[in-house]
Formats: sequence, C-alpha cells, structure tokens
Amino acid sequence: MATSSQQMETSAFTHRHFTQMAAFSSGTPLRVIAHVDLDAFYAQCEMVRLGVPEDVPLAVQQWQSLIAVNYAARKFGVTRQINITEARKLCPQLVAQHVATWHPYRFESRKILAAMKEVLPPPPLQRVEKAGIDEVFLDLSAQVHSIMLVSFPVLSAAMAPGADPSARLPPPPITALDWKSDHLVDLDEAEEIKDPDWDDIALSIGADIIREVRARVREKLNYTCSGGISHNKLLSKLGSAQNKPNKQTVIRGRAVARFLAPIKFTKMRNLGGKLGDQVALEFDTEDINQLLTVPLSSLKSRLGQETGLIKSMLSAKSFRPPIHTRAQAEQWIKIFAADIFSRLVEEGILENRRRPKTVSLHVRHNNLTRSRQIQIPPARPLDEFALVNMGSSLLTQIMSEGEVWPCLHMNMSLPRDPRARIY
Ligand code: TTP
Ligand code: CA
Ligand code: CA
Repeated sequence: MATSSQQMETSAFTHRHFTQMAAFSSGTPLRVIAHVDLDAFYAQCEMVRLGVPEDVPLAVQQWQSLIAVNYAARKFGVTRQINITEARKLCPQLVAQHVATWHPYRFESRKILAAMKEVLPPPPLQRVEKAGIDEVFLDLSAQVHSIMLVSFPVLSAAMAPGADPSARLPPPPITALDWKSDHLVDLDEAEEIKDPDWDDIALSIGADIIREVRARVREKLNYTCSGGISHNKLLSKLGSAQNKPNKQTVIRGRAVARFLAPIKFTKMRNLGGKLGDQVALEFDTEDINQLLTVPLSSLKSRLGQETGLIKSMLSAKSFRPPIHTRAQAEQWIKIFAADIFSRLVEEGILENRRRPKTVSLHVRHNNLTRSRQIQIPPARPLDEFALVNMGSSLLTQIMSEGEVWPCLHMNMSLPRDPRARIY
C-alpha cells in the first residue's frame, strides 16, 4: 500500500512525559517496562548441567509428572499436562531427568539475575524486580531516558529549567527504527503508516537493552530466555510469552487494542469480582481496565503459571539427637530465616503487595508441639534480620509457656496469604 506519511508537527507527548521517565513515574505513557522469562527453565538447567544439546528432547520429572519440558520435546506434543508414561509414548527418545531438590535451580536463577545486571547501569538507573524463579520485570524508563537525552539533543529542552512541563515535545527526527529480529505486534494499517513518535523510540531503545541482557545470559551461562517490551507490566508479561523460545516481542502503545482483541472475544464473564481484584493485585492495579478484558483461561495459563511453586514457606529441622539449649535453637532460627528470606527473594514475594503477613514458629518437645505466630510489621522492610528477631521472640514466648528441652523438631514458616496469588 503506497501512502505517503505526513510529518507531524509536534509529538503527542509532553515535556513532563519525558522528564517523568527519569523518576520511573508510572504516570508517563513513555515508560518502558520489560519482562524476561527463561525458556523451559528447569529443563534448561538440566540441559546446561548435563551438556545436553538443544535438539534433544528433555523433560524434568517429579514423581509421575513433568514439571518442565524443553522446546525440542514440545515438538513431539509433550507438555506439562501429561504424565511420563504418556510422554514416552509420544517421544520414546525423551530424556527424563528426575528432580531431587530445587536448590540448583535457585542457584542458577541467582547467577542469571547477576548476569543480566552486568549489562545494566548501576542503580538508581537500574530497577530490576524478580517476579519468580525464572523471570524478572525491568523498569528501563530511567536508562532509556538517559540514552534518549544523548541520542536526541533536541530533548534536552524538556529538561531545561523553566521549561513548560505541559508543552509538547518536538517531533522525533524521521528515522527508520531498527527492530532487528524482534517480533512486533502488528498495528492496524491506519496506524502503521504514521510516523513513529517518542513512545516507539523509547520502546525500541528498551528492546536494544533487552536484546543485550538476553545475549549476555546466553553467552555467559548458555540459557535462552524470552522478553516482552511494552509500557506496563501486564503487556510486557504477555509479550514475553508470545514468541517463545528465545525471542522478544515489542507491544507498542498503538498496538495494544489489536494485541488484546483476539483475547477479548472468549469467555469474558469469567473474570469479575474477587478474582478481578486478585488479578489487579498481581499486576499492581495499574492495568485493571485492560486486565478485565482478558479472559480467565488465558490469565490462568499465561499469568498464573507459577502458582504451583508458592506454597507456604516452611523451613524445618528434626533433631536426632535432640537439642538442649536456647543457643542451639537460636542458631537454627538464623538458618531458617536465611533460607526463608532467600526464597522470598527468589520468588519475588517481597515486591508488590504479595508480602506474607505472619511468621510462625513450631517447637516440639517429646510428643507435644507448641507454636506461636506474630504479625509481620507491614511498614518495615522484611529482611533476614527482621525474621531472626521475630523467630527469637516467638521462641521466648514458647519457652515461657512450658518446657521445650530436649527439643526434637523446630520449624519456622510464613503461611501464605490466601489472597496473594491467582489459583
Ligand atoms: P514457567 O516459566 O511457567 O515455565 P517454563 O520456564 O518451564 O516454560 P516456558 O518456556 O513456557 O516459560 O515455570 C518456570 C519453572 O518453574 C519451570 O521450568 C518449572 C517450575 N514449575 C513447576 O515446578 N511447577 C509448575 O507447575 C510450573 C508452572 C512451573
Ligand atoms: Ca519460563
Ligand atoms: Ca516463569
């Protein structure tokens, strides 16, 4: 279709929209949010560990079920929904790797996060939020803002003292944006012929950053991951799942309606009331209107996939021989606190409003287990130190109520908040 485009006179965006990027303001339509999610994560961990080539079908097995299936195995129709016997029928050469504990995956997860951060500027320009064992959100707004200032000196007028915050930005220079190998969610034709505005340029810079982040993880640790780049968390999360594996997808502001449209037509009425609230909670409420147009089935499959991982957090130890002193018990409380805290971080529970509300301690003496719990102060940071202190005061309470030595078992737990996740 041959249509010449008209050079716009001003951008649709204001000085304020641009300057707000530097402060990670969620109010600016220019903000750049990315989501990066590892492909078939546990399966890749096993492939990397065992040196299994990419084209070998592999699944991670726990009891009879498959908890991760690599992309080579998915070609045979193997999915997480079938058991190992069915999988072997579909794919006789499937390598099934038993999982014993999650520690190695958590360790890999940490290394991957560190590798990602290597290509990012240090905070405060960097803002990375772990959102699960194999995924992160990155708010790239401030970094993109700083790159835009350097690449487009015309934008510095917006930052000048005395600049009118509500004045429109000048139009961006007409440049062909280079999206490299990215997948772009298509625009309607009417939109496609319009010149790109600063929001497109911001996303394109964000996409460059994410390409680099993914390349570093691949070069350094040999893991592939997928990315979504957009203006908010919901869209970037949907984007990263869109073209797996090893691809990144950009959802431009002008493409949102079209992107969500096919999702919108099915069972809309499934999402309402309480569930809608939970979903909004999950996504920081900012996108409730868009979220409410997404049917439950796709939310469940696309957003709720990690619900299996987060049970209540429990760290426990049985003592054979039993322990006899408070000092010994305190040592264990420190270990429990460290374990629970690292899991809170790994699973992205500290961010948003998904914080656990209480800590409890169980102590077993002979055949009697006593327990106490306390509220976690909502205003203060929940760190390892705070967990140790709470554990220690729970122990004091329990000890004041009766004999605990010799002690045969102790555990510390954070009961999960039933509203904290989508089921
Ligand atoms: P996901 O990111 O949901 O899935 P995935 O990484 O296996 O595959 P994809 O390429 O589609 O992202 O989960 C991350 C890891 O969490 C997964 O590799 C295994 C684990 N997991 C479970 O143990 N049980 C579950 O029910 C789910 C959904 C995941
Ligand atoms: Ca994944
Ligand atoms: Ca994931």
